[in-house]
Amino acid sequence: LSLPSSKRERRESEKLSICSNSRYAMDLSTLSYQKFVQFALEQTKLRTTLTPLPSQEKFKSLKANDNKSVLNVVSFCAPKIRLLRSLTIEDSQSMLVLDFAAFSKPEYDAPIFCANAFTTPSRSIVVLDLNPLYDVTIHPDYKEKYYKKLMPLSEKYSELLPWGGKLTSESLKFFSPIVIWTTVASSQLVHDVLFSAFMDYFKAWLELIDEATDEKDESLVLLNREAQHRYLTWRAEKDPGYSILKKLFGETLAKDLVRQFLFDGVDSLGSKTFLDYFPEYRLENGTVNKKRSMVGKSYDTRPWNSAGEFIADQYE
Ligand code: BLA
Repeated sequence: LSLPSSKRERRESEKLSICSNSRYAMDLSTLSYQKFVQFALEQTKLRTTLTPLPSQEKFKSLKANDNKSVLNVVSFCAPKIRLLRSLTIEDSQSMLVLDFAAFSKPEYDAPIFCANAFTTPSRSIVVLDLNPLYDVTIHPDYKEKYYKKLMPLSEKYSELLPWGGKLTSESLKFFSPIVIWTTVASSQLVHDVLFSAFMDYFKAWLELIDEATDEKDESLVLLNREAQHRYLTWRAEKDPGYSILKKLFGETLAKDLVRQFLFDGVDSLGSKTFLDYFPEYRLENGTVNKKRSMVGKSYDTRPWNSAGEFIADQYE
């Protein structure tokens, strides 16, 4: 109650737009994430040869329990790409979901392309990033190598896709200084801007992959593989979309979708467990704490400046 009035007002307006207040709701039937996926596949095919993966066949006829959400899945590999996969869920009455990611083979230390969007008639929650394989706050060389020249990208979208406010603190280690993290009122404009950002970020990722040369030092390949495995392990356990997948497909199929499709590699790229990587989540009985965050939410504002320097305290 002692919040400064600007903060209090923002909180109130956030509550308004999160509730399905019809004054703020838009008709989702004019929006789709299919064109995002089409664009990415076309652009990739201009540069390399995509080969369909078995996981695409396995999940393509999966149907949602509600008989109205339409699911689309594709997954491919390519000479430098271990996994490029996309899942969309569309129900124009209630939500549109995009979960698109692409991972290089472990011979390359290239970032992971990550585009996640959850759109309801009132609000869109978005993460768009080239997720770093190595935490950029402790690996300045990695930051220099991949993000220095991409910093103008985050400036370009910072006004129309502003920082989305506090988030799971642990997630930030998987984000880069160019991350677009936003929660905004849904609109055609936001959707169009997001498409533009998606195109820019995906083309930047393809460029990095094109330029990447394969690592010959087997010990470094091993490190890349483990970094990817750690990322997959984090997301397979803590992804915020899981509860929706569980509602739509039931627990068993949702788990299969997460481990064998979305984060394929979690059971094959390494043998460490979630608790090996993130021991702070261990409960006394040895199981994984279901909480998403042990630290809590932080980072009210963008923690990087336009030069990509980390400007927040480790946990605000
Ligand atoms: C919310 N999704 C969020 C949030 C983040 C992300 C940061 C805010 C809540 C939080 O801080 O945890 C996304 N988090 C990510 C991503 C990474 C990460 C991409 O650590 C990568 C490292 N979102 C989806 C999909 C669905 C979805 C596929 O990507 C649904 C099927 C839903 N995301 C979703 C919902 C919320 C959310 C419903 C709000 C509810 C909540 O916070 O739990």
